[in-house]
Amino acid sequence: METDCIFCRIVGGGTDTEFIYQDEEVVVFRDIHPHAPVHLLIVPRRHVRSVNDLTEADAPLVARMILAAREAARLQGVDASGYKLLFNVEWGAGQRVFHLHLHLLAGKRWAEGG
Ligand code: DGP
Repeated sequence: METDCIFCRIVGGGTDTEFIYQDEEVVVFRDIHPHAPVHLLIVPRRHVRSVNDLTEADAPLVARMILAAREAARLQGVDASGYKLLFNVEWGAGQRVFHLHLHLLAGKRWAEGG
């Protein structure tokens, strides 16, 4: 746990953030600045700074994040209609919270390939 990390605070229950889904390794909650009608964040309980800091040993954690995203999509009723999964990696790609997270976006129509 990093004391100055907002996602560590959320994971630790230090805020009133509602968890859409949670298990031993990850929590899922709504993005505070949604870019789509459904915009969720899949966040590991353990603090990892970014995709660039993952190691080979973290492969099961990444798989767990994707499976948690799929389950959250099902719970939100957007699994069949479709959803995007996105990692912003480092500042230049738009990462602003340096605690690993996977965005799930759904509920709107995107242009082909968009
Ligand atoms: P990124 O730009 O990839 O680092 O995405 C970080 C996202 O986290 C951004 O879309 C807004 C969201 N966010 C930041 N602070 C909070 C918070 O305190 N609560 C929630 N629910 N989301 C937050």
